[in-house]
Amino acid sequence: MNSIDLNVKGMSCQSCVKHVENAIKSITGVTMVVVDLTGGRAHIEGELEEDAQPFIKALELEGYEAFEYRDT
Ligand SMILES: [Cu+2]
Repeated sequence: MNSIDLNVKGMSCQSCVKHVENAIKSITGVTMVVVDLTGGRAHIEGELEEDAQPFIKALELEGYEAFEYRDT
């Protein structure tokens, strides 16, 4: 079990949140996703590859710019 945090740009309402959630859940291994609309963030948990690229690509297809956020 590991986690990935993303900054997601362009979310403006609950329907954006749903789009982002669904795009993230379409990736294999995801068990949980929490989207923070006001903070513009997505927290993802599951049996994930270390690579955030599949998530970034899936969100791009939905029209949201995303990049990995590291809380160090
Ligand atoms: Cu929206």
